[in-house]
Amino acid sequence: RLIQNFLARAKMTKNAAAAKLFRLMSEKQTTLCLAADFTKSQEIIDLANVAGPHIAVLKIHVDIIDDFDKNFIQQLKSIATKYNFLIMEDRKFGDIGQTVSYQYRNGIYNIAEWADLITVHPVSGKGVLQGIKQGLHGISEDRGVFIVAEMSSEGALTTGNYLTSAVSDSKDSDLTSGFVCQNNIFDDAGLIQLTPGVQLTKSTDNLGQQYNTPQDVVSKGADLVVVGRGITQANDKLSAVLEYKKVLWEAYETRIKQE
Ligand code: UP6
Repeated sequence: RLIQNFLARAKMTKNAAAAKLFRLMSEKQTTLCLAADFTKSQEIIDLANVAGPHIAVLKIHVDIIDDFDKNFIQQLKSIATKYNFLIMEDRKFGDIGQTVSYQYRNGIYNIAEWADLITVHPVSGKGVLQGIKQGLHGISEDRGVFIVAEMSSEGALTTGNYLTSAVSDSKDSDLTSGFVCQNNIFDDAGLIQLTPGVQLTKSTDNLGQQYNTPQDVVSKGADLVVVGRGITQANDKLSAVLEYKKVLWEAYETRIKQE
């Protein structure tokens, strides 16, 4: 998986959103998934306008936005179309299938209607993906799910059998775009490894987050790489975006050249 290029891998996936994402990364030469973790919608919109041409995915936590309304989603969608990136809602759904299906489709956010990609904890078993499927009833756009197999934070319980079963139980679903993980834990080249916990230097925050470098995570299999505060807290956000985009793409190119 590690040395095959994204265009080749686009043909190997069962999930249409993953195929789209592989092609988009290849075309835009970016593996950057920008975590726009702001609590004011305007800050997200402003960053999306600046970063849009240089990112593959804009990842949000819609439930941390103080002034959420439907207009925000419309604006974000139109920026995503203009600059050709996908929108991920990092909801980390983790309940039984029936509840997840409501959380995905209903409430004030109606996530199923606008998020190209979502994240899901496999903790409750296989029903969670069935719940997502149920929540998608009547929606025809391409949708993909990243299964949170292994977390970046210190002391995470996502180890051993949990990790192995997270992969084996979800890898064959046509909803699965890939896995959120820190290491190269699956072989299937049609699946995407999404790795968070990345900054230019190895470090930590004061709430358990652990950061590794772009080169490090790409060599361990990261295809799509989440950067949040490395960009959102930079004084010059555009140059931070460009810097991460460049070093990540170079690391990807180095990796696929290896025999
Ligand atoms: N995230 C992690 N670790 C995981 C899964 N998800 O950090 O194992 C998410 C966080 C945040 C982003 O919810 O949105 O990735 C990381 O942000 P940061 O770069 O600012 O730490």
